Amino acid sequence: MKGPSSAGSWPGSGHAPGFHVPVCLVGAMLTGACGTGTDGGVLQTVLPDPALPRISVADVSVVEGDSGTGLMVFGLDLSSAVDEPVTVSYSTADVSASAGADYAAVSGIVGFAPGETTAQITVQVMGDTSAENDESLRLNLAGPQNAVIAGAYATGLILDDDLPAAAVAGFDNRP
Ligand SMILES: [Ca+2]
Ligand SMILES: [Ca+2]
Repeated sequence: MKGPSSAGSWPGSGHAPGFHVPVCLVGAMLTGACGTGTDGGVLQTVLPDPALPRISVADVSVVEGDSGTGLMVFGLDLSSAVDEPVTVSYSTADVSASAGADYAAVSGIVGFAPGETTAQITVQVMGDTSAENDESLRLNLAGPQNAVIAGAYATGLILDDDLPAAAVAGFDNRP
């Protein structure tokens, strides 16, 4: 069976069986619109509303410190202010940092008050004097209300500030 080279070139009347649905999917993804017909109507309902504001969160880095806890503050931005309250769920996840040892895990729901376009999520970072690599965690976003998520996560980097013992010894032994 010879396949059509485009949606409009199928020689018969109407669409080839099984052909118009993929075209509709691709078209919907690229343009936000979909062809007429039952399939198109169903597919359109799962697309994000382009009128909704977008939530974005930026990567952040903090110096670890040697004792107590420091604060890693993630800044969230809403692309435009809206009249409805906007909320989004968040949770931290280990990458190379370990919850409980390097930072305190957090999860919950953060809100933008009507008219506001910024919000913050704070993670406590635990200081130590161990020489180690920089370590990172993720802040994941999910389940937005009255908005869509522009980026599903941000990376938080904990910058180690402890000299390895070998480096100190090496310094002393230099000619
Ligand atoms: Ca330290
Ligand atoms: Ca350290």
